[in-house]
Amino acid sequence: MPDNRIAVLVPGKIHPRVFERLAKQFDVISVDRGNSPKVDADTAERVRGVAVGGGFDAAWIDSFPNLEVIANFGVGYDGIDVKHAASKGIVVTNTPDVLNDEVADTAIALLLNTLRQFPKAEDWLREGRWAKEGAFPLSPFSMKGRRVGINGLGRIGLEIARRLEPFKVRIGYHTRSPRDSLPYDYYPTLKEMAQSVDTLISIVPKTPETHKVINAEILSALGPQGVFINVGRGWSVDDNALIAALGNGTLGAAGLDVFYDEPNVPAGYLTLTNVSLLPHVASASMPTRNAMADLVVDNIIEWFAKGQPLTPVPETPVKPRG
Ligand code: A2R
Repeated sequence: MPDNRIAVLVPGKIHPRVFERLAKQFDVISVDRGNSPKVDADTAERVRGVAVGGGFDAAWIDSFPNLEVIANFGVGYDGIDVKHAASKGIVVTNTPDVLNDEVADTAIALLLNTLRQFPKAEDWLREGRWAKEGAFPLSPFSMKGRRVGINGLGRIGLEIARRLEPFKVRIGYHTRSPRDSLPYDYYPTLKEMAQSVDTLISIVPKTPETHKVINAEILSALGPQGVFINVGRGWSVDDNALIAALGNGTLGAAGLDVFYDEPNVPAGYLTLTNVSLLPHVASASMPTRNAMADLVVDNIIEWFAKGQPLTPVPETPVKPRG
C-alpha cells in the first residue's frame, strides 16, 4: 500500500530517536550520504522535510522540488546552505539552548584537564607508574588567578562565563556587539583580548568572518603561560600556527574538542604533550543528545502542524505555510 504520509528524508546517520519519533507520523526515507541523493524522481517529489546531522548543500536542496523544512541536528548549521534554502523559501531549524549546559560543562572540564593534566595523571595511575615511580609530576598550570577571555558570548559562551564565576577568575569576552548588562570586561577586538588575558576559550560559529581567527598573532599574545580552549569550531583555528606555538613554547597549553576537518586530527597534535584532545564530545551525553533529537523532530512536527517551527535559524525567517 502506498504511504500517503508526508515524506521526510534522512541522509546518512542520525540519532536513532529521530528515526523512531519521525516514523510514528511520517514516511521516513533514509538515503546514503554521497555526492547526490540516490532517490527516484517520484520519491524526490514527495519529500517535504529533511532531518539531517551533517551537511545539506545547494545540490541536495535542489534535488527535492517540494522541500519545505530542513531540521538540523546541532546548534551549528554551517553544513547547510541556508542562503540557498532562504532563496527558495525553505525553512532551516537548529537545536539551540538544549545543549548549552552540556557544552559549557565540557568547556570547564577541558580547561581543567588542560591546566591540571588529569587525563595524563589517570594514565600514570593505570600504567602502574604511581607505585613504581612515585607521585605524578606537578602540573605546570593552575586555574588560580587566571584571566579568561571568551571568544563569543552567545547562548553557550554565557553559560561558560557563569560557570567560571565561582573559580574567582577575571572574565572578559569578545563579540561584535557588547552585552552591556553583563559584568564582564568587553574587548572590541580579539587581539586586544588576547593581549589582556592568559586563557582564551573559543565558542563562535563557523562563518566567513571566524575563519582561522585564532592565528599566530593571537597565540603569541596569549604567551607562554597562555592556554587556548576550543569548543566552537575547528574552522576558527590556524592549526599550523597552534601546533608550532605549542611545540616551541610560545603558548603554554591547549584543549581542543573540535577540529578543522573532523574526524581527521592533524598528526602534529598527537605528539605534543601540552594539548588535551577530545573527539567532539561537548554535547555528547545521552540526555542532551535525546533533547537535541526531540527538538529536531518537534521542529518538523510543528512546521507541518502549524506552519511555525520551534527554532528556525535567523537567516530563514518563517513565512506561514501556504
Ligand atoms: O558577534 P555577536 O555580537 O553576534 O556575538 C556572537 C559571537 N560571534 C562573533 N564574535 C566575534 N566575531 C565574530 N565574527 C562573531 N560571529 C559571532 O558568537 C555570539 O556571542 C556568539 C554566538 O552565539 P550564539 O549564536 O548564541 O551561538 P551558540 O548557541 O552559543 O553556539 C555557538 C557555536 C555554534 O554555532 C556551533 O558552531 C558551536 O558553538 O557548537
